[in-house]
Order: sequence, then structure tokens, then C-alpha cells
Amino acid sequence: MSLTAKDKATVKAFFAKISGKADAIGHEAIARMLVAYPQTKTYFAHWPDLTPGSEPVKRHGKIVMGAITDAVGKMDDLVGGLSSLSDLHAFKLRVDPGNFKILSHNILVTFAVHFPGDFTPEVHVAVDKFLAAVSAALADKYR
Ligand code: HNI
Repeated sequence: MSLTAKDKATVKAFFAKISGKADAIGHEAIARMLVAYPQTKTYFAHWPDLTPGSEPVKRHGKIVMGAITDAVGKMDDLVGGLSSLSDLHAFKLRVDPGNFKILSHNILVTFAVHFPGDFTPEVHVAVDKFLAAVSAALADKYR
């Protein structure tokens, strides 16, 4: 499960390539999650508009993708690097950690749609492993 040195290099190179489109990717991933997995909408009931293209969906996509891009730089210690974010999701937001897998899936789909040439099977597996490691780190504080 843990990322090999090669996986880490593959993830870093892919994120360097997508960095210019990170906000749009974050927006689309969150929008897809809310439409395709409507049970995730419960956590965002306080937003005025949960539809694709709305301001809160765009803003949140940018925030989440920013945190994931930041995590690329913390790959050697994701549990330590994401501990305060894990605290927030576990104790304040109370997000069921099963939702991390749902969001990760939507991020992968969005990468594949926007970077069909770069998103090779090798990139796919490395980024999938990275998102699973981010999810595990985010779930670390739950119990
Ligand atoms: Ni998440 C807020 C990062 C998955 C529900 N989330 C944040 C913030 C970051 C963040 C960063 C802003 C924190 C702050 O204000 O200090 N979230 C991440 C990351 C992932 C993730 C990196 C997974 C890869 N969050 C999820 C999932 C859900 C979720 C899967 C629910 C389905 N997050 C929330 C909610 C908020 C939130 C709810 C508060 C949103 C708001 O603006 O009110």
C-alpha cells in the first residue's frame, strides 16, 4: 500500500503538470462528488448553492485541491503533515471517513477527463495510492 520512491516521483511529476488547472479540477471533482454521490451533500447543507459552477462549490474545490497539492510536499509524513486537518474532519466536521474514498474516486475521474494522455495506468496507480494515503492520514484521528 505504501508509496514506493517511484510512485512518489510519478505523483510529483503529475501534480507539477496539472498545477495550472488545479482550481478547475478541484471544482469539477467536488461538483461530481455532490451530483454522483448525493449522500455527500449532507455535510454541505449550510451552503446556499450546491450545484456545479456555484461559488461555494468552486471555492471549496480550490481549497481541497490546494490541500492535496500541499500534501504532495508532505508525502514522507502524511499523518504528521495532515494531523490538524484530520482533527478538523474527525471532531469538528464529523465527516464519515468512507467519504474520503468517494472524493478520491471523483478526483481520479476528473484527472482522467482533463489529462487523458498523461493519466497513464502507471500514473493512475501512483495517484490512487497517494490519495488512499492522504485519506488514511485524514482518518488517523478518528479513534
Ligand atoms: Ni474536507 C473543509 C480538505 C475530504 C467535508 N476540507 C476542508 C478544508 C480543507 C479540506 C483544507 C478547509 C479547512 C479549514 O477551513 O481550515 N477535505 C480535505 C481533503 C479531503 C477532504 C484534503 C480529502 C482528500 N471533506 C472531505 C470529504 C468531505 C469533506 C470527503 C465530505 C464529504 N471539508 C468538508 C466540510 C468542510 C471541509 C463539510 C467545511 C466546508 C465549509 O466551508 O463549510
